[in-house]
Amino acid sequence: MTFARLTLIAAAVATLAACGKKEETPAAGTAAPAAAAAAEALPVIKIGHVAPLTGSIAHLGKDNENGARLAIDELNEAGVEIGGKKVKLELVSEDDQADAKTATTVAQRLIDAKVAGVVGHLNSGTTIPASKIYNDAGIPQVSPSATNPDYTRAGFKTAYRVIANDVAQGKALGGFAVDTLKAKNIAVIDDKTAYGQGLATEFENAAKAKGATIVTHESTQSDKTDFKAILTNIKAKKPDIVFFGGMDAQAGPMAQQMKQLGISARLLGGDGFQSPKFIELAGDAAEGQYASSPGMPKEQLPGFAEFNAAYKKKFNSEIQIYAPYTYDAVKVMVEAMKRAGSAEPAKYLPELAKTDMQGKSGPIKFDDKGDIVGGSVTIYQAKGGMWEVLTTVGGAAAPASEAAKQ
Ligand code: ABU
Repeated sequence: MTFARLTLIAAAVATLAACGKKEETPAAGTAAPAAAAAAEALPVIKIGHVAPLTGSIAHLGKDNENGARLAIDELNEAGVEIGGKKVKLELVSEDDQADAKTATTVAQRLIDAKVAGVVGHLNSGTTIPASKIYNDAGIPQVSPSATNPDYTRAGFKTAYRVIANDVAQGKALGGFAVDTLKAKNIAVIDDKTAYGQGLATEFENAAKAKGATIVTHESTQSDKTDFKAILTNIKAKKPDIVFFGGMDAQAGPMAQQMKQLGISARLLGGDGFQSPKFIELAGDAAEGQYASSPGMPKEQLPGFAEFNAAYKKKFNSEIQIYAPYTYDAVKVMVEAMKRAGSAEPAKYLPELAKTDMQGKSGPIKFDDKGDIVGGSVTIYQAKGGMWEVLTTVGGAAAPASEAAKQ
């Protein structure tokens, strides 16, 4: 994209009835500092962000948005040059309410708002339907958190993710349950979402391949918080482990109700509940439960402590799960624009594919399907109100996708 075109887009964008949240501008009549005024005059590159900002996992959506905002603010403060010209990045954040239909509506809204790329969505069940819309419009999409393998199996050349998928995660969790926890009889629950159902299936296949018996597979819905009927049935089957494919807003009450019903089996699950929020919601019942998170232990990665401190200072809150991944997704996108010398999607998309950088969430390199190369998974246990690292398994690229990018 030429500088002239960027300027034209910036002017056009200023006249659009913008959808999504816009960054604050000084009130009329107040004197803007000279630096801010200069920044205002720069051509604007819009980066879309989508996550559920309302509903039961709004805390995770806000965490994602915070990670993206931290990256955008840091980049703007340092100064961004694309194609030899200074630009200003603007985050345009949308709420998809973790709902597939809303996700496609906001995806189109972002395209109409002329975003150069999209970081999101958070959920697999929203990321997958939105990915077709972005692909049809040629808009690069980097999901920080959608782990269902189908996202990249569609073969869309615009679809990337900076997190290992559930082929890797299900395999790691299945191996951990059988080899480390010595579970023979396992109960499985899923939340009927693309993520929860997909991960539960991958886990079940991996555990069965290692000789475990699935004593029951129950399903709930992602808006439910009363699991007593399901858990009463599970208690009668005397499982060694209860696996849950779902998010922290449900896993917390589930752990509590397991304790109330006297189920001594541990709860095990994926990244969807490896959060401080799970520990808060589960209370005493969090103790001893297990959950995984894709990648190496973040606490041990170079630059993570610095990121953590910057996040706490800016937002006065703890990282939930995916903020480092959204931060990295923005950086991956902007670095590709810089290398391409253009924020035009068709021009920087080939550079996105060539990404090779150390992020706050770990090393980032994509395979030819848009999945992250690596696929290691870390398993944590809740102890004394904190998640403690137990073990990291895997590390080879997960065979996530069957179809090559078109
Ligand atoms: N990766 C778990 C949460 C997001 C999702 O894949 O639905």
